[in-house]
Amino acid sequence: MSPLDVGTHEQADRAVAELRSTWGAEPDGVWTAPGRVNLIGEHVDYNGGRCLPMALTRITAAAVRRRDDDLVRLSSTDPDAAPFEGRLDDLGPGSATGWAGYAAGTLWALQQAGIDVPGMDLSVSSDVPLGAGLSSSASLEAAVAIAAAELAGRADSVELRHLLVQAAIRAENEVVGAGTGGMDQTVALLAEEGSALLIHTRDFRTEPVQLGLAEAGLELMVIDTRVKHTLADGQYAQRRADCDEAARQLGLEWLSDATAADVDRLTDPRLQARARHVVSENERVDTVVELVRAGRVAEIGPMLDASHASLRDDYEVSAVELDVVVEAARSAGALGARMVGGGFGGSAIALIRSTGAAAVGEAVVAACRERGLTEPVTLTVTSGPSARRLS
Ligand code: GAF
Repeated sequence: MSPLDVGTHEQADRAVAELRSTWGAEPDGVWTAPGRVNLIGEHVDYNGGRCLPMALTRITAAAVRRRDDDLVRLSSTDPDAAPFEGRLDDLGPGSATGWAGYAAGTLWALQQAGIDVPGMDLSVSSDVPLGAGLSSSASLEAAVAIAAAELAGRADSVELRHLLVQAAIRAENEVVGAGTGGMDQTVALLAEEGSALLIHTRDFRTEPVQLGLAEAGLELMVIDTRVKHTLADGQYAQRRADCDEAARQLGLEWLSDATAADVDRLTDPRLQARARHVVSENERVDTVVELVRAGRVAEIGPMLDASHASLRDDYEVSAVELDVVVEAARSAGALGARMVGGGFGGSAIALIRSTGAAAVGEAVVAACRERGLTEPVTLTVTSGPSARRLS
């Protein structure tokens, strides 16, 4: 059994035990979906840009039993997540709150998309850290979506997965109330193991990009600052509104279509800075993809560094903890480092030599300790599979 399977099966077993103890049900099946880390292309997915995330081997498992009536009962092994019960017709905006909003909201959005979702008992267990910028929410949505689609008799296909992506985005936007883009749901449902996924967020076209990290003697380290962030708060929505306004002033549908000259034409310094981030970040994604495809993954470090500076200075979504760990990782030999995800806490990544993990791990902990900040947790990550039926 691979290390991936150990964690995955542990979560699956926990979800099944939860289904038995809370709902007294035996599962018809167990489905899983991964968290993600984004290599590069941050805050561009709602601007029609390009991003390059990869699925993690950290997953959410959903154990599900189909019901003969229209009841939906949801529970989680997370002690802070209260069970939810509702009728199929009553899962839309305003029904479930908290964690259940992601799951019930996905079932609602699937019904809206014409999928004949049955009543069900569903229990989840996850080892994707919550609020760490590793997309625990999209992994929950994707696990629920793939399970419900199969229970509804839909055959798996790329087309079906694209439909599930859109449903999960709708759940998050309309039921949870977080106006996020679609990067996280797309990678959770369409990633390929061993590769990162280039996502063209304008039409959600995807292309796997093999990173070849191990062959280059490299590893990707995730540094979880353990400073929680929440996407439903005002900051994310404000950034999105800034981008919409910048695009409007430039007469563009997508801010990602702006040129450097367009950016210069913006008179409001804040909107100009937001646009400069979006335009430069898309260029960095293209450079990284070119380097990786040319077998030069060891050279992408400066792009990660520049992405961090842009997110910190122009997009203003970093946090002191993120800046400290990024700087410490670089000083300890990382080839590049940057914050990932929505920001304001959560995680950073560092591209490191395989032999350097201990030094970088120690350096980021020491740097935070010296400044009296919460000590981060590090893990090296590999690219896992997308949502799937486990048993
Ligand atoms: C969060 C959102 F959910 C994504 O859609 C994306 O915007 C990301 O922040 C920033 O790149 O993960």
